[in-house]
Amino acid sequence: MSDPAMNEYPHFLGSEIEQGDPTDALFHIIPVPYERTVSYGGGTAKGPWAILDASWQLETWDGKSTPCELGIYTREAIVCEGEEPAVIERIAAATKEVVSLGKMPVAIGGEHTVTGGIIKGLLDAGITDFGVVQIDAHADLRDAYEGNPLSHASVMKRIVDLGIPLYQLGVRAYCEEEKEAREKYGVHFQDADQLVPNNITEITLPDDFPKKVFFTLDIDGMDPSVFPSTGTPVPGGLGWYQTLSLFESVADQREIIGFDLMEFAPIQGFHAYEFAAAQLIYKMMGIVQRNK
Ligand SMILES: [Mn+2]
Repeated sequence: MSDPAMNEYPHFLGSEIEQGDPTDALFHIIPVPYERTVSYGGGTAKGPWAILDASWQLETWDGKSTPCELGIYTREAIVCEGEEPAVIERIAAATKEVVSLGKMPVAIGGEHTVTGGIIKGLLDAGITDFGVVQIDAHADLRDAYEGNPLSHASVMKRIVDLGIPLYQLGVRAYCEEEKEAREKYGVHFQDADQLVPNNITEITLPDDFPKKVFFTLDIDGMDPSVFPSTGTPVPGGLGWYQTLSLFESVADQREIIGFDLMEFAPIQGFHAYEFAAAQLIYKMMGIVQRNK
C-alpha cells in the first residue's frame, strides 16, 4: 500500500480510465471497509483501499477482452462506523441505487457480513427472482456466532432465511448446525474435497435454480497458497484458474446480476496478493463481458 491514510479511495483502474458519468458505466465498484466480527485475524477494513490501489497496476486487456470498455465507476466508500444494522442499510441503499440505474454492483469488502447488505439492496430494488452462488471456505450458515446474528459466520443463514436459493462451492470448514441448515434449506453444494482433488472446473446448476445469480466470493474459499491474505485461512482451497473457471461456468448458464469479493485482508509489504485480488475482480468483469 502506497498510502495507509485511507481517506481517499483510488478509483478502480484509475491509471487507465477516467471516473466518468455513473450512468455510462456497467460496473459500479462499491468499497465497503466493514470489519466488526473478526473471528481470528483482522485487517479486512483495509481490503478495499489496498485492492483499488493495486488496480492501478492492471492492464486494460485481461488476456481475452477489455472489460473496462463497459465502463467502471468507483462509488464512494460506504461509511462503516455506527451500529451494524445502520451500516447494512447504507450498503443496501448504495446497491439499490446501482441496480435502479440498471447497472451491476461489484462490492469489495470488508468482512462477509457486507454481502447481507448487498442482498438486501437487490431485494429493495425489487429483484426477488435470483439465487446466490458462494465460494467460501466456510458455510457461514450458523444462526448466530458468538451471540451475533449479523456475524460474518451467519451471513448465508440470513440469506437462506429470506428464501433465496444458495449454491456453495469450496467449503471445507463447517459445523453440525450448518450441516443441518444445508439440509433444512435445500442448499446446493460442491465442497472443496470434491472440487480440488478432482480438479473440477465447472458445475451444472440445477434446472430450478434461478436465472439470475449474485456471485459472492469469500477470498478464503481460495487456497491460502494463493491468498494467505485473509482472517480465517483454511488449507485445501480452490486454485486461481479453478476459481475463474467455476465463475465462468456459472456465468455461462445464468445472468450474473452482481458479484463481490470479501474478506481480503492485505499483508503489509506483500503487494502480490493485493494485485491478485484486483486482477481477480477485473477478470470476473471480463467473464461477465464475454457472457453477456
Ligand atoms: Mn464467508
